[in-house]
Amino acid sequence: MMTLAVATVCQAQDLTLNDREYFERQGVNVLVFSNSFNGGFNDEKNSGIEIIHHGVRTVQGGAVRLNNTPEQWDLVPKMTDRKVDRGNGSIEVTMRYDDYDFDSRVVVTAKGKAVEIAVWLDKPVPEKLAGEAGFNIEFLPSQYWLKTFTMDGRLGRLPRYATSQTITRPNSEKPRQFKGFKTYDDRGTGRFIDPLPIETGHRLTMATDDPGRMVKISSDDAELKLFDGRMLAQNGWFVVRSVLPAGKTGKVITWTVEPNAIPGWIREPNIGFSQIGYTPEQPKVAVIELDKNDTPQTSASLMRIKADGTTEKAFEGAIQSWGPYFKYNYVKFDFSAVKEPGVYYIQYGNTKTNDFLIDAHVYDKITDATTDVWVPIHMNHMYVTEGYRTWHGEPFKEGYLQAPESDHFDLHRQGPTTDTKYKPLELIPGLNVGGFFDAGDFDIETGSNINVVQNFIRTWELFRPQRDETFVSQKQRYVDLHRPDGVPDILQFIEHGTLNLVAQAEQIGHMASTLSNSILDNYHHLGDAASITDGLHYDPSLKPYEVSADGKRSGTPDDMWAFTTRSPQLDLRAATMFAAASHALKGYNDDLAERALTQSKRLMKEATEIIAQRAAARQNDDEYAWLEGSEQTSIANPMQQGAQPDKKRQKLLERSRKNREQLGDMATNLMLFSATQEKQYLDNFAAQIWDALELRLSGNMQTALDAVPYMDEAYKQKLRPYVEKYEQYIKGFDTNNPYGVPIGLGNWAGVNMVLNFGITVNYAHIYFPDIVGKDEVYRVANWLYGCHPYHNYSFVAVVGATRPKQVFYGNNRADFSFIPGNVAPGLLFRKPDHFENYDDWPFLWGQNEGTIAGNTQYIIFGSSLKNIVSE
Ligand SMILES: [Ca+2]
Ligand SMILES: [Ca+2]
Ligand SMILES: [Ca+2]
Repeated sequence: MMTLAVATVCQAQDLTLNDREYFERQGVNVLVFSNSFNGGFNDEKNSGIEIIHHGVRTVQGGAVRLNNTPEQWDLVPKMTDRKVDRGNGSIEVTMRYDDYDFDSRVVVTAKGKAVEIAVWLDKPVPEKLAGEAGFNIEFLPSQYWLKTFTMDGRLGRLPRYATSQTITRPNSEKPRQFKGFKTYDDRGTGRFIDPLPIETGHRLTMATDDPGRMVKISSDDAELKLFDGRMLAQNGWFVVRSVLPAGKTGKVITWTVEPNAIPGWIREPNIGFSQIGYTPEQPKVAVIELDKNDTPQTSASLMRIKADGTTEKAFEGAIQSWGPYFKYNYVKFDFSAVKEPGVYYIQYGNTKTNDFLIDAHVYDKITDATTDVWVPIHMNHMYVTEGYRTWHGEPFKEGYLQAPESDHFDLHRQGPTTDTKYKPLELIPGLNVGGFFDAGDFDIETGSNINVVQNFIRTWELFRPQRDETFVSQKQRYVDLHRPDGVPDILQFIEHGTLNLVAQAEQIGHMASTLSNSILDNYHHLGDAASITDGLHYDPSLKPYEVSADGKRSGTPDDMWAFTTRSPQLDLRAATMFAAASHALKGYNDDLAERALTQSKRLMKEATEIIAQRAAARQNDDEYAWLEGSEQTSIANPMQQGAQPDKKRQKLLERSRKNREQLGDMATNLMLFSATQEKQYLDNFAAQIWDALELRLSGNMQTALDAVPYMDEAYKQKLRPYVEKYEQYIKGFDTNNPYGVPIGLGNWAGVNMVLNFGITVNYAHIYFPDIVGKDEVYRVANWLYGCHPYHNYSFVAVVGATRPKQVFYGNNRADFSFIPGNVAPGLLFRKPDHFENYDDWPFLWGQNEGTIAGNTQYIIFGSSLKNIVSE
């Protein structure tokens, strides 16, 4: 290791192409389409040519683009080829715009401390794109604003807020946007906004006043233009671009890009620890992330801040090596021996952490911000207020229209039939009640809302939290934070979620996939949810922006749509949730409990029949898996499931599918038993659970544990060996990565997977404490509250943390703020070896958004953890 490190330092003067296929010198990584534009949400600001500059990914988006400052739904190129030429030290990427039959190539070659970026065309730019297509590269505003730049020697300073100049141009000149959607409402002018450059020239230096961020760009053959992308969209970046010359082929543009490197730069150690602190008896291990050129210390200290303000050394311990994980090296510092309550910080070499507590009560308030603030703010169809502040008025008063056949910008589709009695664009009555905003957007994702209600119920059934800090009046459609009303808040949240979902089942006949925006230009809304639509029924006989004489209808097509293509899998999930909701609501809202039970039985029966009918063309069970964040997740499973011989496994698979078709989903059966006490449901569950555990132990353990309260001692005994295996699975993460939890590598960071893991570990400990020890329940807490890669801030805006994250992708993200109690997805993995969580730039949802399903998952995780700790 050491020899290797020294060798790297000596060669670090020039950029070279490394084994992981990017250009590297100490302090600078230049990635060329290690991450390509994937088209899922179009421009995710995560792709193309990227620069990781002294540890921070400050530049991305390097590619041929069709706009001065591309927005999220502007077209992105498809990478059709990528060639790495080690001999020449170059990477060549071919990209294509299908919409315009337009191909181009970009060749990036290391030239000393710089890279040359050349754009090649085999055919001239298509006529329609002449003057529009250009080579762009984008700079992260939060790392560049307030810094100085020069263009051909002229001085400037990059602005904190976007206030450059724009023009408008006819819509006919605007390159097509994603699937033909429009990000803007031109208010009937027929014109779109186009930003003008801040500066133009041939030699640009960004951040002349900051060696860590300085980048020089020069071009002899093309004019460089500097734009501010925030003029069109708050999540825009600073853009440097050169328009491709019309009518030319061959090498049409050449840039030289030189990111400055601070000589001998070594990244500051990232000391991961829990920002809310530790209880005296729990294990306490800091994970320290080190630059590969750093030499580990031999020991670290835990310092105590005494009541009189002076400090003393409480403990000194040896540093233990863990080893390399992706691009960094990891060591650990175990200070579990310290049990005296107090205020502490870690001293490792010259690095000192902020302080944290060791105290028996550190976990007492971990769910309060989420239940008291985040969740009620996300209650849809209500006016929500807190003290002097109104979070939002009552949204979507005009209700929801039947979606016509359509594609959608948020991953939904309405098929060729509506699967309902409604005609396209007809009002479906009664849907504007209850439900929770999905996330940083304002739609009702049915799958997520089902999870939400289930998470609340699970919390309620097991822990009965009586906390009452929220006033909820369904009659007044009014929510007031920090105003008790005599009803436990969790019951009111269960009721609020159930109200919308029951309305869907009753009005539509089955579950909608989503209740969402019909037009893109109100989907990216940032502001009061009540102002997304005009609250008036859309009337196509009126002109756009015109309001009827009675003031009830308008010609603005802003009404939300219900996407109603039937999914029996979703109906089954709803059936499970309705059964559980009916049980939880009995005695509080008997009428709603009854309605939920009716829908549960009906949906389970119908959906099971439909699934059997569709068996030939069986849909993938993972249809909604992306909501759980698991779809793109690839983790190395430490226990290699599915080790059975294929034949045995195949047989098990067939039997469990057949059972599921005949008996219905096992989790639904379990919930129906809990709601009705009818024994056949329990038998249906018992007939399926063991096969399920054989097939996928980690995925089905939670359901098996959920059944413990309803089953006898024999069930528990039979479950023991599976829990023992699960304990091995938990322990396997100690060698899988330095942090001991499942780490996701998808486009959506893995918090949902981590929370699922944490909840299952907690339940396994509750029912089988002799197998899964108490020490295991802190793994996920440590990760969430700061012991993770990149930085050590708490991913949860939680009460008690010294340093929670400061920005999240909430619906107030344009203010670089957060909503208390939010849980960030966490670390976004950028291929081939970079984990990232920006804390000065909220706009990348894959790392900073909080979802209603994830945050309620957090409530059940936190409630179970509190319960275990306080035993
Ligand atoms: Ca959504
Ligand atoms: Ca209440
Ligand atoms: Ca409307």
